[in-house]
Amino acid sequence: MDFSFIQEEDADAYAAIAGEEQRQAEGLELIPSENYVSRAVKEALASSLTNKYAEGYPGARYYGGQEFTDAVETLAIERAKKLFGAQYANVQPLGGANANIAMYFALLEPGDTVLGMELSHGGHLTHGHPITYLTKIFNFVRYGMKDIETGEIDYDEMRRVAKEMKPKIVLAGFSAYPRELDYAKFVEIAREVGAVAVMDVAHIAGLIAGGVAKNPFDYGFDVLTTTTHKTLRGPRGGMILTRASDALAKKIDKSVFPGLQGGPHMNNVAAKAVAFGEALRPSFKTYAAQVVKNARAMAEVFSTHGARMITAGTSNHLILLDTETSFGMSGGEAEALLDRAGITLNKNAIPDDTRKPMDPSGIRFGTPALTTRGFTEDECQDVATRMVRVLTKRDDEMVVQVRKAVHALATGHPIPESFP
Ligand code: DSN
Repeated sequence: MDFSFIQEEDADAYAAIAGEEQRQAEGLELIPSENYVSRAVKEALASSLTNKYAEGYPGARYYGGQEFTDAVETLAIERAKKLFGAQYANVQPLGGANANIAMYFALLEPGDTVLGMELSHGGHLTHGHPITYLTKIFNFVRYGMKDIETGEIDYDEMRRVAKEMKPKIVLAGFSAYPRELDYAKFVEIAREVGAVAVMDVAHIAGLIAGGVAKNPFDYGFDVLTTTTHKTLRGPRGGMILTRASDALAKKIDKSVFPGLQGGPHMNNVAAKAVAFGEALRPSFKTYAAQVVKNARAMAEVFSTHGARMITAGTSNHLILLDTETSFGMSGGEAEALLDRAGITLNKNAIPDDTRKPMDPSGIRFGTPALTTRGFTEDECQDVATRMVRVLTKRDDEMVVQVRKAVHALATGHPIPESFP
């Protein structure tokens, strides 16, 4: 991108932007919820649509001058529906948390119960962590894994809790779980207690759209919430989709606007339309398949070195590694050490973690961004091997050595501006 105007007009802001551009270009991004968008997506974000107020929805807005906002939002909606086999899509949520909050307010009354995944077993803050304000309004109860080594969810316990607590929503989805869920079981339990089956697919939206992960709609899920910037490789934002119901869709529309949000960020909606268009191309299927192959290849390396991965590996794009058991260091120490070597990932709680969230016992990393840069299995294994070296040796000499190799790998795989 050309930043010459910012450079000329605001040296301080430019310094931060240029620094981040360089950091991304010269380092390796392994945070599994991050990715690189195309230049076309960036151009949409930088467009004049950012100047426009467009409260409401296509054809029914509260301000004039909506010819082009209507066109671009309709494009985003239709493409989103096609990608996920949905009958309805709301593309206005500003992020994944906003999408989940709007979904709760559409489907629940204050005091109603939601059955969601325990945070330390892979769930998400917005799935009912006590630290969120959501828990002041709704009642959240949890399920978790029965077996941390296989990742199997305790479906019997889940059914028992559902029957006892009568949730209005049975919520699937995760931000740190490396396996596929048994969607049919979720839907079965939801139907048994008269709940709506919702899945937060934020992490795996791109894998679903790319056909390498199962689509929860095919198993009877009613609603999907998601972000658009992770494996789906779009701009930062959120979205809500429904499989069928018109009534449900109307409630969700009302909940997003005017219930929760004000004017949609139309530059962002346009960028979503562009990204969804990219994800509809056949090459996105190849990308999604490679993301999964690359993650498996990395897991093989850690397995060979006897490291403890939660669920003993991965079936999707991410790996959750117990650094305490594997390398005798906290997740925070591992994150900092690898950061110095030019490898960015995040410290993360492991199931039933006894350490504090700011310095938990594990790290979480994945392959969406590396795969966008064209990394294949061999290169991902090379990265994993270097990670093991840094975490094992943990000295300055090794950090410097790996940093050099990382720089060469990164500059040898420039961040692409477009996708085939
Ligand atoms: N912050 C996101 C992630 O990294 O998974 C989830 O909200």
